[in-house]
Amino acid sequence: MAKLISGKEVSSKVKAEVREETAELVKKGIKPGLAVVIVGNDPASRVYVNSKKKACEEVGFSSFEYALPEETTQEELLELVSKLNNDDSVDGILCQLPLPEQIDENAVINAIKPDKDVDAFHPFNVGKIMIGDFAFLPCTPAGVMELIDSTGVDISGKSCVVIGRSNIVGKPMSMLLLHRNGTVTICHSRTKNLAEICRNADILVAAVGKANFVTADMVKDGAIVIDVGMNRLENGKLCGDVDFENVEKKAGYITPVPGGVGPMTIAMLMKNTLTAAKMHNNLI
Ligand code: L34
Repeated sequence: MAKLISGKEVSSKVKAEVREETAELVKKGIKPGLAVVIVGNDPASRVYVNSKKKACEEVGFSSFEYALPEETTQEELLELVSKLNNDDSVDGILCQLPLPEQIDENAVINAIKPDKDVDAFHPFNVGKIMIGDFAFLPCTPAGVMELIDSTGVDISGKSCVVIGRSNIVGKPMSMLLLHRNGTVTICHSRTKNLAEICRNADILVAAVGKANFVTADMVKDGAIVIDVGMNRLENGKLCGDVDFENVEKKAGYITPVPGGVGPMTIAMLMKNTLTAAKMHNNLI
């Protein structure tokens, strides 16, 4: 039976560290600020944005929410981003994805000043991640690394398989594992013999977006299985990419959904916002 990796516990530790450092900054008259922009009425995005605001309160940041209507134009959104870029009380800017279809996500990401890009989605920060200079951590992949590290297992030399190649998760995830000397394989929808490749993984990260995609026959005995999936079933239940009930019997460690990677994404966002505030005050 696998040991459960608790994202709740690990994220609380990360947030406690951020809270301590923030208290020191506040003594110097510096209060980190995060602006969160949400466009439209996606219920999942609403939940995530609310959690981000709550986390800001927990760690002692200012948070500014901008909730724009579904029909917002790209020009209007870019205007807001420009205003936030020039606002000194804002250290971090986050535009919650997905954006409505009339808005080009890349145009918005490119408009955020790289030193306020706490998602690390801007090409400048993506490039830095590629060369191993981690000013801003890609939130979800960095959260996964914390979860893996919480097991005490050394990544170096291990066979790591990432399923999914998105710019937000799969690609940066692979890079972080590679920087820690994992032997990384990236699988995707065109991969042949996917099950066989996964069965070889000491560390398996699933970021597919399909409920129960990873079944027990795809998992090596004792493997670390990290579930990045966030699928809403018809009955409203939240479910990851991993067939938890059966994989749990075979894996060495496994993350639950909810309570696994999700809370870590938010904790790492807090860490990045703190970094941004320190950068803006010449403390790093
Ligand atoms: N710009 N867009 C931007 N940055 C991000 O980092 C995100 N992401 C993803 C979607 N769009 C984004 C998030 O914030 C996914 N994501 C995210 C964040 C938190 C949680 C899930 C996804 C989370 O807290 N999940 C809870 C369950 C929440 C529920 O009940 O629906 C969990 O325990 O997993």
